[in-house]
Amino acid sequence: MCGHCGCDEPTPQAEQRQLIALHRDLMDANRQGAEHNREHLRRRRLTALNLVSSPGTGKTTLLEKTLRRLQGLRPALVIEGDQQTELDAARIRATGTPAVQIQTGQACHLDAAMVHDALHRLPEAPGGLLFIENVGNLICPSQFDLGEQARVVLVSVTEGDDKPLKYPGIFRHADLLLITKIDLLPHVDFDPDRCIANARRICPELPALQLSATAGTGLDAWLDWLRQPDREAG
Ligand SMILES: Nc1nc2c(ncn2[C@@H]2O[C@H](COP(=O)(O)OP(=O)(O)O)[C@@H](O)[C@H]2O)c(=O)[nH]1
Ligand SMILES: [Mg+2]
Repeated sequence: MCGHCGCDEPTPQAEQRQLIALHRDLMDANRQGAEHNREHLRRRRLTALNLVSSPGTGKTTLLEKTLRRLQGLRPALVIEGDQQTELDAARIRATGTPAVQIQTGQACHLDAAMVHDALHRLPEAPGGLLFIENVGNLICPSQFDLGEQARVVLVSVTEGDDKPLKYPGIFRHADLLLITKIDLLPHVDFDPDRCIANARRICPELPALQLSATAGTGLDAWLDWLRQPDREAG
């Protein structure tokens, strides 16, 4: 009850408590969902990677190149997250890789339940890689564990090397920083070393690679990273 006039309106403090409780329940449910996904992935012998970045950093382009290079060497599956359209899943399927598109509508991130649902719509691919392209956004995806084994954060050279400082949350639990579109470096004021140093202020020791998906530069090192023993499933 309102302490000012005695009416039945909830006080701002009561509303805030309700919101906090709701947020806690949501995060708890997601944590449980992520654990369930991890178990699922273990059983299916899949290594899942969560690719997060701003829109347009080159996630889908990198996936297209990567999947073509992996063909015949290692099975792969893709879950695509966008607010709307099937465009990215169509690009992935054109490489011959099974892909499920999640359209998040109002949501600005993928959550564990969405990934669980998508997992059930994908074929078996034991020993394979599951790439999850998250919704383009440096803020919301940082809070949602999807059950992935590694989080890969992409920053393109057109975005500015200060982004890790401005959006630290997404870098805090990152496993790899990919600096993309390095073919454009001659045209922009972006210092890759400064970007890496900024990211390491948030996440010390964060491994970093620089690449251009369109020119092919740096793709070998990225594929080597994917081949590291801790990226091998069961
Ligand atoms: N110059 C350059 N452009 C790129 C590179 N990778 C992607 N792009 C372009 O960046 C735009 C967004 O790419 P996309 O893969 O759709 O980004 P996403 O939104 O992160 O999935 C497209 O026009 C791509 O052609 C790159 O390595 N170099
Ligand atoms: Mg994309």
